[in-house]
This record gives sequence, C-alpha cells and structure tokens, in this order.
Amino acid sequence: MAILKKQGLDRAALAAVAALGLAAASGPALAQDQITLRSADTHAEDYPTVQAVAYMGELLDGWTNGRITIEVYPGRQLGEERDTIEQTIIGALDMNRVNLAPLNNIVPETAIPSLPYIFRSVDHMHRAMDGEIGQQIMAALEPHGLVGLAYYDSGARSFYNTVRPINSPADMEGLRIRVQNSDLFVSMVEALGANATPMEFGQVYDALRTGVIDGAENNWPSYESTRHFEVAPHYTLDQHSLSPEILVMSKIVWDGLSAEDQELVAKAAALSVPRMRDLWNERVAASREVVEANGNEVVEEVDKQPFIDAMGPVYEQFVTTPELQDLVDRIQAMP
Ligand code: GTR
Repeated sequence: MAILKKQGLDRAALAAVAALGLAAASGPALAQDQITLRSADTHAEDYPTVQAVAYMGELLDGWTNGRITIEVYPGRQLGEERDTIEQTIIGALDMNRVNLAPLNNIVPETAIPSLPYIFRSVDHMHRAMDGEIGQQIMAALEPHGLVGLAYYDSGARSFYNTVRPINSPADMEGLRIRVQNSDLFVSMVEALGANATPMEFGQVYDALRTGVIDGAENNWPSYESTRHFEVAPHYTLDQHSLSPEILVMSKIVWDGLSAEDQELVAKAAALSVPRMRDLWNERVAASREVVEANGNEVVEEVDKQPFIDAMGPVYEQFVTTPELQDLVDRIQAMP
C-alpha cells in the first residue's frame, strides 16, 4: 500500500516511533498521508466495472480532499485475473475487480452464486447478494487474504460458438468451450457434453479465430467488448450463470487502514454499486445493438429446462458440506 511507502517508513519503524510515544509522528502526521489504492480490471476503460471503481475513487478523493485516491489499471495492464488475484492476496496489489468464478477454486463459498441456474433472475440474485448471503460469502474471503467491498452486476452468461446454433444440450456435444479458471465451470460444460478448456480472458479471441476452441460463454457486454461476436457468431441465450462480479481489497492493505478510512472505503464502494447498475443496463442495451447490427444469429427463445436438468452433477460436485447446502437452500427459498 502506498501509505507507508510514500512516507519511507516501514511497519517496524512506525511501531518504534509509536513505542517512543511520538504521538505526533504516528497520529496526526500519518493521518495526512496520501493513500493511493491501485486497482486492476481485465476490462477496457469504458466498461461499467472500470467506471464504477473510478467513480468510487472520485468519491474518496472528494471526501478526503485528495488524501485517498484510487488508480484503476484497466485492460489487463497488471495481468490476467489469476495473476492479479494472487497479487492482491499477497498485498502487492491493493484492489481488484474480478468475476466470482476465478475465486471458486480458492474460496468454496464463492462457487454457490456461480452455480448454474441457482438464481431465477437478476432480481433474485440482487436480493441474495445484497443481503445476508452476500455478506456471508464476503466474510468467507477473509481467511484467504481478501476483503469483499462490492458485488457488481454481470448479467447472464450464455454460450457462443463458431460452429452452429445451440438449441439444446445435444448441440453442445463435442464442442471445445473456453471457460474461466474455475473447476465449477469445467464441470458445467462437461455436464452438457462439451469439452471445457480453461483459459485466460485475453487469449480467447485468438483461440476462437484460429480454431483452438469452438466457443466460449459470456454476457452481452463481454461478448461485444472483446469482439468475440465477430469470430463466434452463434449466440444462444441459455443464461446458465448469473455469477456476479466482485470488487476485493487485499486484507493486508485493509488491515493497514485506520478504522475511519475503512469506513470511507466501504461507503464509497457501496455507493458505486447503484452507479454500476445504471451503467451496466445501458451497456447491455448498447452491446446488444452492436451485435445485432453485425447480423449475428442469436437464439433467444431457448428451452432452458434440459440445460437445468443436466446440472445435477455440478451441484453434487460443489455443494459438498452442510454449510454450502444451507446457502443453496436459503437462496432457492428466497421469493
Ligand atoms: C467477464 C467478467 C470478467 C472475466 C471474463 C471472463 O464477464 O467481467 O471479470 O471473468 O468475463 O470470462 O474471463
């Protein structure tokens, strides 16, 4: 984190100053220190997730007269999600906006909102994740070195491919589908009879273009922003996953903030959520227009039931403890 670095004192030195009773050095002087939080995102600068974190930074900047700021690094500048998650856990990176899926293998609780068809609608997802269930999943991140700050929308993920329109699971047979680095997504694709290839987001376009894979899965904005729609024209709105995005902070960095600053950061993160949702809805509509103007074949009216019916093995594989089952039950019981 930038606080200590800029001041040129390490933690031990600060502790020594405090032990000597030099309150002025550790108290008011430190309070004036500049805190610059570096935050990574895989998406381009105009994507709603990037804009939401930038907005959070503007709020903090305004409230603190520039004492706390956020520097957002969009477009994978700091690496793919797997790398940036590792950097965040060890405190080399302060904040990170990722999907929940690449956290599935690290924190089992994060698999629950990533489960196929666990949510009936985006509203259902909001009700669960904005409340106790979302909080419980955020709390589960902490022993793994991460503090959850906000859930952001990610719409619904659906399949697209270069080969044929998908109307039922039978059409998935044998297709090589890229998934995120999540065993849950591998299991889901395999339950549908396709072959799953975990791969970083930044490699998908070339892999589709060169035929290394036949397809992938994502929401409207990502299908459009990555130009995947130009190389994989068949898009089927099977909406198998509503796995939300999450903004996390390194626990090491969080623990280095004063209680007052933690409160400011949490408040700014909370306020960035409604802003993100507005930006998201606008972007979904705009992305859809771009794809449709390109003449892509979009299968809108797909019977989801056979897809849902195929998901039993995924739930069996990932809902493995009474605690995880309880999360599933509570989500499903929500109106
Ligand atoms: C996007 C998501 C990214 C990343 C990407 C992917 O929808 O916003 O964080 O998970 O999908 O498929 O890798």
